[in-house]
Order: sequence, then C-alpha cells, then structure tokens
Amino acid sequence: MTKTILVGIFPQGAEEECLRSLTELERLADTAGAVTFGKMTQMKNVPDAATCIGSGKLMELKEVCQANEIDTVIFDCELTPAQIKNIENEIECDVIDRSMLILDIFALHATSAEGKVQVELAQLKYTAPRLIGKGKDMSRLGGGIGTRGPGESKLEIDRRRLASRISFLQNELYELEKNRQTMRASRERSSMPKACIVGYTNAGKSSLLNLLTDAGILAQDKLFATLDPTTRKFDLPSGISMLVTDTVGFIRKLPHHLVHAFKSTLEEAVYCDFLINVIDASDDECMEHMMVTESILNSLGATDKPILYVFNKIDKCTPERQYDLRFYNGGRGRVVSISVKEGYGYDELILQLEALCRYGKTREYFMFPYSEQSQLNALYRNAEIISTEYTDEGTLVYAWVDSKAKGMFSKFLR
Ligand SMILES: Nc1nc2c(ncn2[C@@H]2O[C@H](COP(=O)(O)OP(=O)(O)OP(=O)(O)O)[C@@H](O)[C@H]2O)c(=O)[nH]1
Ligand SMILES: [Mg+2]
Repeated sequence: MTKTILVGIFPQGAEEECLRSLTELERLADTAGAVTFGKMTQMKNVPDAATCIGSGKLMELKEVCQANEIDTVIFDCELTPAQIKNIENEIECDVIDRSMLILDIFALHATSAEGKVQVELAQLKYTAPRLIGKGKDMSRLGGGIGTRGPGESKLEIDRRRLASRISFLQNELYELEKNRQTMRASRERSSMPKACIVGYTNAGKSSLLNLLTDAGILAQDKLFATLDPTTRKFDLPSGISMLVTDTVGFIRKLPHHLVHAFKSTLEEAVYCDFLINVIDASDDECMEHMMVTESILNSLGATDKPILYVFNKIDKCTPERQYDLRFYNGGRGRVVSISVKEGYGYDELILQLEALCRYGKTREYFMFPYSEQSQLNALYRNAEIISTEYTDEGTLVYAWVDSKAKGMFSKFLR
C-alpha cells in the first residue's frame, strides 16, 4: 500500500472549497490503491513558482513525510515539471499531482484498445514530461502510483522515444476513431431516438443502464469505473425503442489532455437526441457536480439538447433533501428522482423518457393509397405508429413523426 499525504493550496476565502476538493482527492487516491495518511493546506493567492507551497510549509511537509515513512505526496493543483523536481529534491519522496493521479486511475481501468490508446496518449503528453523532469534514472520509474501505464504495461519514459510513440499512438487512435464513426453512422441511420447518460463520476450511470437493459456493465463504488461507452437498445412500454449510451464520468479539474484524448468517447454526448444527466442526490456537493457536468457539456458543444435530470440514490437522502429536490425545477430540463438500488421512481422515469423520445414530434394522420405500399413500409420504419386503419381510399395511419419524417411523407398527410 502506497502511503500518501495530500496537499492543497487555496486563495483567501476559499478554504472550505479546498478541503472539499481534498476529500475528493482522497477518494481518487483510494481508487488508485493508496492510503491517505494526512492532509495539508496553505493559504496562498499565487502558487510559489518553484515549489508551489512556501518554503516554511515545505519544511513542515518534509518532516511529516520523513517521520511517517510517506511514499508519495499528491498535490491537488497542477504542478509544472520543475516544481515536481524541486519539491522531490527537498522532501525526498515521490510527488505527483491530481491530473497524474486521475490519469493513473484511467490507466488501471482502461480495457478496450481505444481506451488504452487514449490514456497512454494523455499520459505521454502530461505525465511523461513531468517524470522526465525529475532527472532520475528513468528505467527505475513506472511502478508507483501516478506512473502506471495502461493495462499491464508500464508507462515507459524515454525522451528520445516520446515523440515517436506519441505520433504512433495518434495514428492508431485515428484508425480507432474511424471505427467509432462508422458505428455511430449506422446508429444515426436508424430512426430510434438516442439518449446519452452523462454525469459526475460514481453518480450511478452504469447502474441505471444496467437497470433499464441488463447491460451487465461493471458498476462499483469507485471513481471512473467506466471508461468505454456502451450502447444498448431499450424498449419502452409504449412500444418505442430507443438507444441508450453509458459513458465515462466527469470530475472537477478534469485534465485538459484527458479531455482532448477522450474527445471521440466524450462526443457520444454530442451525437444523441437528448441527455440523461444522472446526479448522486445524496452527495452534499451534488449541485456543484451538476455545474461541473454542465461546464464540460458546454465545452463539448452539447448544451443545445433536451435534458432529463435524474436525481439518483434517493434511498440515501434525508427526508429534508428529498423534499427540497421536489422543488428543483431543472433550469432547462425535466427532473425525476429515483433510486436505482431500490427501484424507486422507475415509472416516473419511464414516463419522462417516453416524453423525451417524442420531443419535437407531432401526431399526424397519413393516407396511403393501396398502390403506395412501399411508401407505407418506409413510414413504418421512420415513425412511431399509433394506429392503422384500412379504408376504401387506402391505409389510414396515425403516427408520431419528427419534422424530417413529416417532410418525407408530406404528400400523404391528411
Ligand atoms: N444507495 C444507492 N447506491 C447506488 C444507487 N445507484 C447506484 N449506486 C451505487 O453507486 C456506486 C456507483 O455506481 P455506478 O453505476 O458504477 O456509477 P457510475 O456513474 O457509472 O460511475 P463511474 O463509471 O465510475 O463514473 C455503486 O456502488 C452503485 O452500487 C442508488 O440508487 N442507491
Ligand atoms: Mg460507470
């Protein structure tokens, strides 16, 4: 077990936020297999250019580390390669930052070829320069927390090989992205409504897809359990079939390189008809989590879509919290409270999903003369049929259609 100390700095007046962020960092460390020995904070409006924290605090950190045999110190803010080197020289134990830790967890959890390439690419761009900066014997690195490579392989760091490995992986990723685009294009062609489950990490996104479709995705009380998107068909009771995609979760201060490397995965949220934003309502910081999610969706360009806010884990909420949630109006979306674990709120969830599947659609009558059978079949593929009646004139169909289908069959409109 790696023994760590967590360090955070905060500008004047932001101590509480800093402590909350450190609590989350502790969960990240735990997910990566480290135990947190203690936390240290310092009020500093501007980080020290050389060592992030001030020199007095650094001495204090050194003493604590040496007295307690600390293996790794994790900083909650981003550190430059030079800062890492300077701090390590002073305190004589490994130093990593929050981004390196997150990348480490991603490396541990990546399973698909695409996921592994995405993680390694982000690590080579972010972590590797920071490890090289340490100026240690590189062959000895690559075992501890913050320095693990995707899957079984260890992150190899060698300045000479870095550039060529990056360009190799970029080509590799380009090929894999083409695959993803082909899959996406075939989904686009189907007329089924497409929803993407988004939200903060550990909110219960995978559990929700499992509940709806028996997808069998690994859902656990760990951050970033899911990295690879999974899409499943879900048949609503009314007969509408929809496609639901579960994706990687979000977190505050998500490393920039990770967002960039995971762009094609994250873009699942862009190529859907509506979003299902799952929120852990039992978490005291759920409103903050919603803001983080919103801002990442913003940066991906996915904010123009209808959205369903799903407050999950209601079973763990106090009655007061449950009461408050009833009055949350969702800003730009619909709201439903559920407990995936207890099955609470399922019927309401289904009603909301049905409404969203019909978002932007209208109910129309079409009359198809018996000579236009092939057109009638085409309508069946592109609409949700409510009723069909055979009259003297032809087949009278009543259906939910979107504007595209309405245009396609406009000459049969009644
Ligand atoms: N009490 C309670 N726990 C839940 C509920 N829904 C999910 N969980 C638990 O929350 C944890 C996280 O669930 P996941 O489905 O893995 O969450 P996720 O959003 O997919 O998380 P990542 O993929 O790691 O981002 C698991 O331990 C679930 O068992 C719920 O309604 N109530
Ligand atoms: Mg998940």
